[in-house]
Amino acid sequence: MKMKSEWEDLEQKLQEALTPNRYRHTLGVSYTACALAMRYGEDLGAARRAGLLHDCAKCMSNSEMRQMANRKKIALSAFELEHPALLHAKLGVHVARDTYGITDAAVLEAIRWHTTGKPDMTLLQSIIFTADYIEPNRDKAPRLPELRRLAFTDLNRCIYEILHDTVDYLSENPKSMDTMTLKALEFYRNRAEEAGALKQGE
Ligand code: DGI
Ligand code: FE
Ligand code: FE
Repeated sequence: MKMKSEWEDLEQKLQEALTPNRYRHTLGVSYTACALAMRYGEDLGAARRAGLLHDCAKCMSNSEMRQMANRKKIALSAFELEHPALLHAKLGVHVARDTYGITDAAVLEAIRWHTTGKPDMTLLQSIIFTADYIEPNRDKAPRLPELRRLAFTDLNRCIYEILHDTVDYLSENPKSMDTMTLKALEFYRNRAEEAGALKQGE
C-alpha cells in the first residue's frame, strides 16, 4: 500500500476536525503562506504546515476548550475565558503538538500568535498572521485588494495596516482588546514611522 504523504495525512485529519468553510480557509491560508514564503525566503514546508494547522482548535466548543485546558493544566486568564475567540490560538499549540504530531517550535509559535500578532514577529509568524487575513476566501475586511498587494511588497507595513484595521474594528468594544494586539500595533507603527512610510500621527 502506498504511504500517505505528510500533507495528505494532515489534510485528511483537518478535514474531519473542521467545518467545510473552516477547512477551505485553512487551505487558503496554507497556500497564501507558501506564496509569501517564496517571496520572502521562508522555509516552504514550515509555512505550509503552520498555515494548515493555525486554526486546528477553531472548531472546538467553549466547553471543550475549557475541559482541555483543565486536563492539560493550561492556565487561562479571566480575560481569555471571557473572550474564547482568542483561546483557539493558545490551545491550537497543544492540539497541533498532541493530535497532529507537530514538533517544530517555530511552527507552534506561529500558531500561538496568529490571532493577536505580537511585537517583532519572526518571518514565519509574520507570514501566518498576514496570510490569515488576506487568503482568497476572506471577503469581509475593508481594503483587501490593497492589503493583498502590500503583503507582497512590504510585509511589515502590511502587518501594521492589518493591526490598525483590527483595532479599529475592535474599538466598538474596547474592553475586548487583548493587550498583545495593542503592543503589536504600537511596535509596527513605530517600525513604519522609522521606515519613513508614515508621517507622525497618521
Ligand atoms: O480564526 P480566524 O477567524 O481565521 O482569524 P483569527 O484567529 O485572526 O481570529 C479572528 C478574530 O479575532 C476576529 O474576530 C478579531 C479577533 N481578534 C483579534 N485581535 C483581538 C481579537 N478579539 C479580541 N477579543 N481581542 C483582540 O485583541
Ligand atoms: Fe484563527
Ligand atoms: Fe484563520
